[in-house]
Amino acid sequence: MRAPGYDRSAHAAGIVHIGIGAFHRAHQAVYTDDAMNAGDRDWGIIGVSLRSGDVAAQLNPQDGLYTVSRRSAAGTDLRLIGAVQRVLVAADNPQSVIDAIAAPTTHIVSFTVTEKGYLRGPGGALDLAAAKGLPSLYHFVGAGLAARHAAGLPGLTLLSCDNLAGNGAVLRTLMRQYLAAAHPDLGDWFDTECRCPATMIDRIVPATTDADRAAIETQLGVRDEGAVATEGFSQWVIEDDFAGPRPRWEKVGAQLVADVAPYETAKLRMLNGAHSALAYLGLGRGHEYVHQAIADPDIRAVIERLMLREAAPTIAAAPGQDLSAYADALLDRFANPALDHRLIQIAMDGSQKIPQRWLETLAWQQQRGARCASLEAAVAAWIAFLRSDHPIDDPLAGMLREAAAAQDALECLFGDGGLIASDWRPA
Ligand code: CS2
Repeated sequence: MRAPGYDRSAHAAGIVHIGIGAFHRAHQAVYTDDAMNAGDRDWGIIGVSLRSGDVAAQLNPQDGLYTVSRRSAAGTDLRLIGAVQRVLVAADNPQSVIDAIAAPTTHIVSFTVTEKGYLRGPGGALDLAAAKGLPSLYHFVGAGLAARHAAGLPGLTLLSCDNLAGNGAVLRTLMRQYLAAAHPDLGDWFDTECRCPATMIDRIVPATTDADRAAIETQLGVRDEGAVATEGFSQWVIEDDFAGPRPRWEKVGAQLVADVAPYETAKLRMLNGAHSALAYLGLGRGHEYVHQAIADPDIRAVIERLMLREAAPTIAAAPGQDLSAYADALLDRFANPALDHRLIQIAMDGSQKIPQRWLETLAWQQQRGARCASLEAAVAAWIAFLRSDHPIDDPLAGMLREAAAAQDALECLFGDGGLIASDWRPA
């Protein structure tokens, strides 16, 4: 099994990562481990969980070590990742998180806090009351930045690795709104000393199950509580705009570019758009996993049309970006029989995901007088899901159920003043 080829104890932590779930461990931490294997120094990761102590309980007794298993029809390979040094739990020890952000060795604070973690209110502005409460990324980053400023330390790169349209600009704007209210003296310093690059992050990482851990234990011979299982594919496109030093991620497969938008838009509207459609259409037809839904010929036809005829025309591709090849690759990835990716996991937080995954495409096509049969079927499947017996895991769950139950559910959800703000109007 491949293992870290560097002396883990000799490296300082250069990155604080907020939201250390399975995705981070199978994505950014792997690139960082690769960069350290390639000779980069002092890029250890201090992981932060804002609420739950689960990941800390899994990783800290293992000294931060865990395995990533890559699964495909051809088999599984395992690899040991050494980049994570330890995990802090903000709810238990808030000061430790602020101290880590304020440490002179820290240069990057990165985030996978999911769409809802950014605490945007209706219309997209920061929900200031929530942001000032705990646990909020803004509270910790704001206090950490204030401590750096007071100590005369340099600013930071704040690296959003979540599936939001324009994630870097969104984080910058929201952070700026928070600072204006909570640390008004820091605004100018933030503008000149800190950077928020955009990123496109891509790797399918289902939540690890007990069965996964048991299979890995059989293969490895030891129990790994922090194990994550993923696909072979991995992509990371990063806007090259950092406040200070960074790992040479471009030497280990990441793409550092001037403009992330074409990649990010394609990923959100084609991959994630198809994923959410697979989730609601698939659950409606009794499927449990992504590979089952994409093997259903009726659903597959809807997904192919969604990606190629509805989403792809809305994307201004970068030179060399082939959207039709991208759609083919996505169909193969969805069909991966070795990855049991639960549809119900993707169905979570629909209110936070659907605007950038479906509604931007729908609005774009509507402005040109075109209808989108697949996305409209997906919207109908979401409403059917909200009306079903499935548990609704969404910050707006109660209001969504109520809106979906109404006779004019489409209007209540997407009409003027509806629950979900967008430029698309149901016809
Ligand atoms: C999925 C994503 O859960 C979801 O909503 O669509 O997590 C998806 O697997 C990743 O974005 C793939 O990179």
